[in-house]
Amino acid sequence: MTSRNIGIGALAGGLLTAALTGLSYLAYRLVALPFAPFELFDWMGRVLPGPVITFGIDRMIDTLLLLGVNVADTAKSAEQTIALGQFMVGGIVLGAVYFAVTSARKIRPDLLSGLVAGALFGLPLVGISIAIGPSPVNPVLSIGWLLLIFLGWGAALSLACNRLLLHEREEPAAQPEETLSVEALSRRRFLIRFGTATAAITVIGAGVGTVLAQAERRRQEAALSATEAHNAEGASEMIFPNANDPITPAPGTRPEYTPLKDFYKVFIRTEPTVIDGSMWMLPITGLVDNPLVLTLDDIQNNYQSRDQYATLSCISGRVGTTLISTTLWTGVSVQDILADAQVRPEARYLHITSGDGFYETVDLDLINSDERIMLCYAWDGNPIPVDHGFPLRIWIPDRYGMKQPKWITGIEVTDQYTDGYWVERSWDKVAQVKATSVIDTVAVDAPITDGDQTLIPVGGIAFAGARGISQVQVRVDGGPWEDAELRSPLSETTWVIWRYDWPFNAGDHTFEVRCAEGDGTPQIEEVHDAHPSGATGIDSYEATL
Ligand SMILES: Nc1nc2c(c(=O)[nH]1)N[C@H]1C(S)=C(S)[C@@H](COP(=O)(O)O)O[C@H]1N2
Ligand SMILES: [Mo]
Repeated sequence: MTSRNIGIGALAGGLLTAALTGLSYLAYRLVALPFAPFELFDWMGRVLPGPVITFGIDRMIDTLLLLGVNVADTAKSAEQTIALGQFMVGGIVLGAVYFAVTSARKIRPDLLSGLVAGALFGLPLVGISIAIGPSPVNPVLSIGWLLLIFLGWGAALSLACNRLLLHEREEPAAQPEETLSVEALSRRRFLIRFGTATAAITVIGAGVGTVLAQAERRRQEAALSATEAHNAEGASEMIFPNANDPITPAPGTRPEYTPLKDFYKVFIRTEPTVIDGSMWMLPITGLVDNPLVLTLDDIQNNYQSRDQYATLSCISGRVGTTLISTTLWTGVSVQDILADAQVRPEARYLHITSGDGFYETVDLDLINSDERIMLCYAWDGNPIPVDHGFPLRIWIPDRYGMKQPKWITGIEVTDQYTDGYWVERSWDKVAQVKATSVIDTVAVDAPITDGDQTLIPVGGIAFAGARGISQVQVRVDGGPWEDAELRSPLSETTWVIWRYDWPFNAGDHTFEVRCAEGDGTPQIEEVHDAHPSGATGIDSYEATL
């Protein structure tokens, strides 16, 4: 009896949690009320120990790679699926426990006990929502909404329990179909109505919410492609600095300048953080004689703007990762802004905080040594896209992305060092970019003839942060290393496109690539995982000709 009741409780809990999820998702998409499953997942990402998170992300990436999908594109959907899954499991377990306890007659399935169950489920999530904040919606409204839906969940659970719980005395074991008791019949009818109602709420909430989300995505993409079309119009005039380089990319090499919509995205929360640029202000406080509160206009108009082609990469990428992209960054030198704020002599660090709860510490010695370090408000000549940190992010040459906060909301000048978000989670303190080279293509379909010889273009990228690339070499089937040709890069802080025209030779072949930094330092060939300091090792590529 008890085990059947537990099963029915799990079913009721699952149906109700699905409906709650649908309803909550709809409110999230409509008016940006907090969406509990994502907030729970984001909060867990923040409080679980670094090694657990890194292990989890690694296994997720393994799975995505096994499925053969682009990790940069699918990682967020995978996270969202996990977030929904674990939330559902929570609701199913609570439903089962409620039915079990009721069945054992430890409590009565009345409204009060239902509300208690709802509070047990909802109160932790209210706490999490407050901890993870800030929500764009009034906090009282957000909390009220969460309480309402979770208490509603509990009330409905107690109602379902009242109607569905099996009791000892009406053991239906030997009852033939025709003589089903009136009670069993009404129970069955209730279950059908209950299932239909919860399914309808789930489907409508999830469906309308998804339509709204897609419309929002299309709006953002239209805005992006409008700016891209605008750029393309100007593109005949907007000539890249290396436009006349005779060394052209091998067919199939990734674009040298990443289309914005393809720029990789990494952020700690399930969804990007939306900041209202017209309300946004940047306080620069702490050890300064002239504290500042800057608007976006101030930053754009009161300081000398700078443009820099730069490649950004993520420390968690494996050799050959797609988590690396290049665009034109525009902003103002941090040196200029700090001069304005009049930093005191005892200051040592900047503590930068972000709208999504991210933070990082930047050494003032580093800033003073490199005027290129800038607070950026534009990418590709337009405001930085929401996903990439609108309205302001910092750029630090030669460092992985983890050291460079997006969605900046505050800068404090201090003499205290504190670990940044990912440093706290056991990633490298300095996070200097490791030299890496990648084969993008062995252009089997685009052979070229040179006299009586057929050559196959092989090509890709090499990147060593701000240290430049002096040499790229390719070898085939473990043969001798041959020099590739280097295209001059967009700037000294972008990747370098290389190509090697390989004398054709039928069969299965393994191509490998390695590079040397500007000063001749060879890339590290020893294989090492991304954690904690960035992946090393040689990229290889199999091709059949
Ligand atoms: N506020 C904030 N800034 C952040 C992050 C983040 O999660 N939140 N992620 C960092 C990491 S790990 C990387 S690799 C880059 C990614 O920038 P992108 O998404 O624009 O490619 O942003 C960095 N800055
Ligand atoms: Mo990253």
